Amino acid sequence: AAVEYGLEAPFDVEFHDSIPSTNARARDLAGEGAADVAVLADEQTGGRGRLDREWSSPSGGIWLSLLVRPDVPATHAPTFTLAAAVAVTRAAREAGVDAGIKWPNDVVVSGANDGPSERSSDDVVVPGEGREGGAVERKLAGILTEMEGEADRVSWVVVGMGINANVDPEELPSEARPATLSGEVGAVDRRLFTQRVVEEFDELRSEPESVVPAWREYATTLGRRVRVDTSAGEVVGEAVDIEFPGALVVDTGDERVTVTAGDCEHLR
Ligand code: BT5
Repeated sequence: AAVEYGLEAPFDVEFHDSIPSTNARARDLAGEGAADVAVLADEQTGGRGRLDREWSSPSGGIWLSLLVRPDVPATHAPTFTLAAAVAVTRAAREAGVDAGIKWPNDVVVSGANDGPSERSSDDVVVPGEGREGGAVERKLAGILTEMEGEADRVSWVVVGMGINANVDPEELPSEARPATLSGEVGAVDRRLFTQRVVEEFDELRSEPESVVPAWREYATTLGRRVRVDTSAGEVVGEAVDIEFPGALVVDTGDERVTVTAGDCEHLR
């Protein structure tokens, strides 16, 4: 079903019932010279994650791409991923979801998945731990930032956010351990939720120095033992900090390694 989006934000909104990918559409708009556009879809038929992975995007989600033209060098692009993660986390917390951020681009919910209706008072769930005792984090949202331009100044940045809002979990890949807003707290008003995300993002982009501290506040990765797959190999150790513009600092025991990109697994 189509939703009326009257976002009160400094973004023009383009809403699609169904589209291959809001990021692809935003890139096309960038090529046409547009700026400050929010592309939204109820459903994506070709949603993409990092490294060209598939992103399941059934009807009921918030599939959102923001096209911005910041005056920053290309190396600052990770900040936009962090800002989007903070914005989604804040909106989710306001909606009553215990959301946090797993480096670099996942908004996660801790604990086993009971769902709002199935939870009974007999169920004791230790935050951050599943019933088997291992760390359980379920993915509520993912972020894909793309850009083009010169190294010293980007031409545009597209920040794609895939938020499992009112989505049927059956339609999501179970091996990805997805979480949905509707499963956590019941169906949300997608227009209002999107409004909050865009407002928060807009504020953070005007205060880039506030992004890393905000990220640290919500991080589930810091203090954990992690394994990070990077293009230069695997790094295992304790995640001790995040540095501007978005790198993870891992203490391997021998040295501190600063990882700028990669896939991160929480070992405990
Ligand atoms: C991401 O990639 O997490 C970035 C996802 C960005 C999606 C948004 S939607 C709006 C915009 N338009 C697009 O086409 N993309 C953006 P990555 O970290 O590579 O994670 C991808 C992995 O997450 C997949 O390989 C699956 O295992 C898992 N996955 C796929 N769909 C999921 C979903 N809906 N919820 C949770 N996990 C999912």
